[in-house]
Amino acid sequence: MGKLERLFMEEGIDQWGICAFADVLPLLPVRAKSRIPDSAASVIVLLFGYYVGEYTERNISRYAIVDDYHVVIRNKLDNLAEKLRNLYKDEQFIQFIDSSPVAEVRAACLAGLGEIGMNGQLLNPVYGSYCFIGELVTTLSLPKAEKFSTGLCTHCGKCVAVCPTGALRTDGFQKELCRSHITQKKGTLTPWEEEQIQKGGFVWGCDRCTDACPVNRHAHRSAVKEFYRDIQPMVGQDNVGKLCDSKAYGWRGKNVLLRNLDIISRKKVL
Ligand code: B12
Repeated sequence: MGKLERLFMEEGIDQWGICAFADVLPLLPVRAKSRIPDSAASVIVLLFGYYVGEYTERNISRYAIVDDYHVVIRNKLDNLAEKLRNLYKDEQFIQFIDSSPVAEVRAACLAGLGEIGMNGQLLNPVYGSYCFIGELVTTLSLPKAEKFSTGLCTHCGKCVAVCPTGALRTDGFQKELCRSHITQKKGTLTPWEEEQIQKGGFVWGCDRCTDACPVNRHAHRSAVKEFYRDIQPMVGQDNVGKLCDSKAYGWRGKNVLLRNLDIISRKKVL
């Protein structure tokens, strides 16, 4: 067993793969781009399942009912990067998750971890698309994936059919129409956008195109134990402030969630 395999196994990570750094170019124009080492050679991509079971009373997207993955997974990646630096003393390992210059869905596909489903998300044989993607960009030159999974997405079109706004279409994706995106927008929304939040009933995110995917019916539960310690499927005026300290929507600030709660409650009064 290789050094990497042993290390990831010890950390309970079973879905990981490698792609060439050159293949993930161009990078996304984000601030974190400056952290990429000049001689980056490979990208180690790792998946972290987030499916923690069914919660019928839920006004928050699945990925955000658990503790903030930016914190939980970043801690894991920090720890892994440290161990890797000890194993390969002359090499650099730079960790990223989400606010990353790497287009993560594409990188995960190139690393052999699955394929891009029609819903635009990575579809992995173990976690379906209920998984976060993180990566370590390294100067170490590693053999890139040679096997790519295909056939997981059957192009059944259920995700496209269920998308209530037409954001997801067979010929692409329009971010401005995506309900997940709308719940994150700051300031005053247009009447149409408000209507989308009312109809969706979600204070944060949207799971429609993910939940509609038949592959996700067989998704394994998350192996990340930290995701089970404080599952909060319902957010209200009373707990939103406190939850903003520990959940993935916290970065957007309490006011956006309070605005969404207000929009949803106006519907109930009517
Ligand atoms: C900006 C962003 C968003 C925006 C815009 C998303 C978009 N699709 O453009 C908004 C806020 C809408 C969003 C929503 C969600 N997001 Co988001 N998002 C990102 C972020 C930060 C950057 C994505 C980006 O701009 N990439 C740039 C483009 C060029 O790369 P790409 O996304 O790989 O694009 C490829 C696809 O478009 C693909 N493609 C090819 N053919 C087709 C056909 C169709 C129909 C589609 C849709 C795509 C597609 O080719 C492109 C090039 O390779 C990434 C993190 C990251 N650094 O990558 C997370 C990320 C993609 N998001 C994630 C998640 C979980 C979500 C949500 C499920 C959250 C939710 N439940 O509300 C939804 C899903 C909405 C959807 N169907 O895409 C995860 C996806 C995990 C996975 N298993 O795939 C990521 C990777 C974060 C993470 N670290 O885990 N997101």
